[in-house]
Amino acid sequence: MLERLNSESLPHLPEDVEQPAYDRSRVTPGIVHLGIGAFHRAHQAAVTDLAMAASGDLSWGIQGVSMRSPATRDALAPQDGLYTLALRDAGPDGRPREQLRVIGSVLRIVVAEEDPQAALERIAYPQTRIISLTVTEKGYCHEPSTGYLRWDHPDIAHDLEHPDRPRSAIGMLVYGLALRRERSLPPVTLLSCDNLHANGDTLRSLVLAFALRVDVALTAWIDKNCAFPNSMVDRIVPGTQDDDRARVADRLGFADAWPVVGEPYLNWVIEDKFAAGRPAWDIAGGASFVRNAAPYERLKLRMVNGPHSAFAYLGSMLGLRTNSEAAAAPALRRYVDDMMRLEIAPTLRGIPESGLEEYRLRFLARVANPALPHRTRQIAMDGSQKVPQRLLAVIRDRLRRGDDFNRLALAVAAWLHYLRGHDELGNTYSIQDPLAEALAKLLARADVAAAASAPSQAAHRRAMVLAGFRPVFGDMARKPAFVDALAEQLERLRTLGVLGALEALERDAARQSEAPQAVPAA
Ligand code: CS2
Repeated sequence: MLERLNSESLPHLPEDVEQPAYDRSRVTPGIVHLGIGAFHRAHQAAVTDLAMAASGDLSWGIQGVSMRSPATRDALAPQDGLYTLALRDAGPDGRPREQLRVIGSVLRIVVAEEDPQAALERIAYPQTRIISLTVTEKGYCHEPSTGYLRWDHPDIAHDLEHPDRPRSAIGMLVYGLALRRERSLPPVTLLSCDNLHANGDTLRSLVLAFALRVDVALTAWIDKNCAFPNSMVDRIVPGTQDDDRARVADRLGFADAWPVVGEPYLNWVIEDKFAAGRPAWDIAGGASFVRNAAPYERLKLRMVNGPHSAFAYLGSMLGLRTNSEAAAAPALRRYVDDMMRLEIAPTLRGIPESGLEEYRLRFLARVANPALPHRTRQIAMDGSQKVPQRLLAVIRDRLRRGDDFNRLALAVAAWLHYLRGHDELGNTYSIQDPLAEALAKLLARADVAAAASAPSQAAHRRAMVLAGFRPVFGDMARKPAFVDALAEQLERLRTLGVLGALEALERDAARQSEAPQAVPAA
């Protein structure tokens, strides 16, 4: 049995394992982080660790809040908050290589569901200057197509009634800020690090909407005392598996109950509008501060997350377990590449073509990383919360300009097709999505509508019903070009399967390029 990693193990770690280059006993808490999962620990916490070492400013220790699960707290408490970050890729010989670093920026973790008061107190702690979040898209309890707070969300309804034990991140923030106001504490920054469109602005409007129901004066206080910078975050961080734990323990010589595994690539662009200072996140590489994060966020959601989801849905249906397997399937890779080049990149105006080309090639190489198995079904989760900003926003842009979007339509159709719960090999899986129940009913309604239609109308009728699901599609059912494209791609998936649908797209493209070009009138 190996001893557990903790503060006392640091002097005994192998030399090739990096470790906190500062005196951890002098670190004081400055950040409260809601949603202390693998992504935060591989991204913001790792950059904070480097920033504290490089700047010598040790006032930015992180107090983690896990909204529900005690698992991360249970793993890290006996380790004094320490854990290993394993960055993996393939070396020039194609063999996996891994760089290990023990991270020291996380001080302690509380579990909100067990002890909501402790979480509220962390937010209302005088030294807390930044409250950051990675609670995933669904953690904002908003309607994906509009960005509005869902008052019918069970956690939001609960939190309006129970100010002393909020369950949602939004409720937690508002009641925590109310305590700060009561105690006349200084301003604070709320920093969303989730893959949402305009994540800071979105968070701000959700917090203000909830606060308005609680107390008008609190709303005004928040407006005056809180900053909500937008940020773009990027690093591929699959869920940790048991073989990761075993491998890391083997190299450390100590047992780490929950290491995190990610790719070497990291990008973080943050608007430099903080209410009460910030760590030097940019000092040792990792983050950059800008005035406006919108172009970076749009680039990332469209050229990383959209294609990522496309690989995941189509790959899952082919029975492929990981995104790197999906990226290694030639037809699938060609399709995603074409979608990025021909349909997505042209919507990203203002970025030079060569920059987009480099970004695309790097993304394709990142997904292909054979040393980092990222399960297609993990990425496929919560599609109702992801598809709008990853794929539909791009389609809307193309619709506005009258441009075609068949490849994007196939990716959306792939999500809907995935929701049937079985792949082409006959494997079944459950749908993990906060709207799973409503989506199951929607699919059933679409089937009934299609069965009741004349055969020539069935595909269109089905697409019409599906596109009518407003929480995801908003008003897109009213756009005939969208419904037609969705109907066609869905029908191809149903009748030809994934590879058949991809072939059909390639045939369409070949036909188009052979068609005589219209000669402009003189
Ligand atoms: C992925 C993202 O799970 C998902 O939905 O698309 O987590 C993705 O790996 C990251 O955003 C990359 O930065």
